[in-house]
Amino acid sequence: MYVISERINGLFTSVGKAIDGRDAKFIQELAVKQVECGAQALDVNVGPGREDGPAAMEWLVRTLQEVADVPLSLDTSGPKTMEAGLKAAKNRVIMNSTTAEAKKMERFFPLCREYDAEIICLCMDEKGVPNSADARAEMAMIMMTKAMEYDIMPDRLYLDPLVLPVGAAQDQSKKIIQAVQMFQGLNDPAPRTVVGLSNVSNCTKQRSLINRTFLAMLMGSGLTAAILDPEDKDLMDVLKAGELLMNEKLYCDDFLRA
Ligand code: THG
Repeated sequence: MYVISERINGLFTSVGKAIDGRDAKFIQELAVKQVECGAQALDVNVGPGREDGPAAMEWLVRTLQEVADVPLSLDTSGPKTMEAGLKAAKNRVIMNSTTAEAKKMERFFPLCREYDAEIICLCMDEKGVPNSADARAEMAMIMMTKAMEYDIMPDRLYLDPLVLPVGAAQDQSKKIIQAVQMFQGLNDPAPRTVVGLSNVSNCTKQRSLINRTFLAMLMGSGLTAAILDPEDKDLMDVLKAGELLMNEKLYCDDFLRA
């Protein structure tokens, strides 16, 4: 399982404040902690409702790169903020994300090609979020096909079914599992898949329990990457046990350490 930390996100009050005050020490300590806890990449989100999006993204990328050598997942829907991050990044980045909206793909796939990036394809379009696994697979196929028109091969993509809060749409979690399974049949070799795991427990009690239960189910369905909180020890234990059971790790060193 490829672990992308969700914590470098202006949505968290403390992180939002650190971005406002350009508090490099806070951000860098947080980033180092994520990597220590098992993050293999960092999702970088400047947070909602910000006027200085591009400047904030550029600062975040530069600040993170001083202490962490892992790939960054630039999490923004704004093309200007995305490009500012791409320009500042030294290593290959993951663009998070395009949707199946024509305007979005026409803006983001050329950036992906220009900067030799990877890109997450998020299942939603002008009409909103698809309601079934089939509709998600169809949308994923549209994005995969469009990417190829820009010479971006499927191995540079992550397909994201878009996890919804179980408290708001209880029937969706099972459809997400089915979508992850269907995505793997859309190409050979199977395309990579990713989810924003914590979405599922938004506004529920026992968030950690719901997150790790869903992670186990998704891992059993072949999920390859997840944006999650690596500081959640119980969650990371499930992840390591899952890697053992899915025969992903030889000799299970991580499992024994955990
Ligand atoms: N797919 C992709 N990218 C994504 C998501 C996705 N990026 C954003 C999000 N979903 C994944 N990241 C988070 C980050 C934080 C939370 C959930 C998902 C979260 N935050 C607390 C909350 O909202 O309750 C914040 C609490 C606080 O303020 O401290 O849950 O699906 N491609």
